[in-house]
Amino acid sequence: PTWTCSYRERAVLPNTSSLAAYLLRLIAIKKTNLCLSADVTTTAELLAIAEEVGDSICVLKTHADIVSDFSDRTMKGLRDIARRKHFLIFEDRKFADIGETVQKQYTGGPLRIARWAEITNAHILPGPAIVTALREAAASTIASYNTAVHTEITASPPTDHDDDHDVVPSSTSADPLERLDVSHAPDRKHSVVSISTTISTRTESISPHPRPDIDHDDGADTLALLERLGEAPYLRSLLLLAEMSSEGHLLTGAYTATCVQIARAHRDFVMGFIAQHALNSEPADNFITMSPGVQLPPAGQKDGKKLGDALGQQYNSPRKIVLEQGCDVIIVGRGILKAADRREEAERYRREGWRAYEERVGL
Ligand code: 5FU
Repeated sequence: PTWTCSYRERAVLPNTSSLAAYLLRLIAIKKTNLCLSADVTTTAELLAIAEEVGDSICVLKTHADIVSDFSDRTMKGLRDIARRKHFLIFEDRKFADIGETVQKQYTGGPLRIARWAEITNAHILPGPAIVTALREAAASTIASYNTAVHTEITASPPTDHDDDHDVVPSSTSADPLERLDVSHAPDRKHSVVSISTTISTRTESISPHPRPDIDHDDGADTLALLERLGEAPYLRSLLLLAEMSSEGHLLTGAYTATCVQIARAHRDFVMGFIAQHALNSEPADNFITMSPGVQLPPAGQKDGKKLGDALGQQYNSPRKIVLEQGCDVIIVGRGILKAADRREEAERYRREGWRAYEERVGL
C-alpha cells in the first residue's frame, strides 16, 4: 500500500510515530533516502565522515563498539553535526538478549546508546519482550530528558516576557545531552512556569499531523524548509531485523512474518525493519524499510552481476532495492567509505537512490 506513496504522503498517514514522520519529512526535504554506514574505528574519523557527507544523508548509522576511543566527546560531536546537517543517528546494535539485559545495554555501559541515537535495532530471537523492554528503557530516557528541561526552566528566574506559550528553554537548540544530566541542573526554587505547555508545544510541532508549511511544495528552498522542519524531536525508535543481507542468513519465511506481527503490535515504538524488501502488506502498515548490502556496480559492469565481499556480504544496487524491492532507505558503507572523494560518491548514491524512488512512486 505504501509502495507508490511519496515520503511526504506517508508522513501524515495514521499509525506514523512522530519520529517516523520527522524522518519521512526530512527525506522529502533533503531529497535523500541515503543512510551512510559510518564503519570507522576512531572518533576523529567518525566526526570527519559525518561532516563530509552529512548534507547528502538522512540517517547516519554507527557501530559505536568499533570506535576505539568512543566517549562523551564522540556522542556530543555526532549530535552537534546531526543537528547542523539535519540527519538522524542510528546505532546498529542488533540487541538480542532478554529484556532485563537489553535495557542495561541500551541505556548504560560505556556507550549509553539511548542518549545519543534516535534509532537502534533488535533481533526478535528472544521473543517480543525485547521490544517492550527497549521501549520502556527509551521512555525513561525521554522522561529524564524532559525532567532535565523542566528543572532548567523552573530554575530560571521568571521575566516580564514569560507567558504560557513563549516559555522555551534557552537551551532548546543546544545539545540535549547537556540537559540529560539532571544532577548538574541548578537547584534554585524560582516560581514554576508552565513546563507542560512548553513540552506540549514542542510535541505538537513534531506530530505526524499535516504541516502545510512543509507537506506542500510551496517553492521554498531546502534550507528554508529545513528551518521550518526544525530539530529532531527527542524521541526514540526501533527497527526490527526482519532479513539480513548476508549469504545464508536465517531470517526468512515464518521468522520474517513473525517479525512483522511483532512490529504491528508495537507501532508506537517500532518504526520499521532492516530488510531486503518492503514488508508493508496491510492497509495500516507504514513501516520504513532500511536496507544494507547496497553498492553500485563498478563503472562499466552491468547491474545484475552478483556482488559481495569475501565474508558473506551480498550487494544489490540502489535501483534494485528501492525500485524493485520497495525499500525506503539504502544503507551504504564501503561503497562510500572507500571512495577517493567520499562527498562526491555519497552524492552519487543519493542521486541513484532518489531517482529509483521517483520512478517507483511515478514522480
Ligand atoms: F543488518 C545488517 C545486514 O543485514 N547487513 C549489513 O551489512 C547490517 N549490516 C550492516 O550494514 C553491517 O554491519 C555494516 O555496518 C553495513 C554494511 O556495510 P557495507 O560496507 O556497505 O557492506
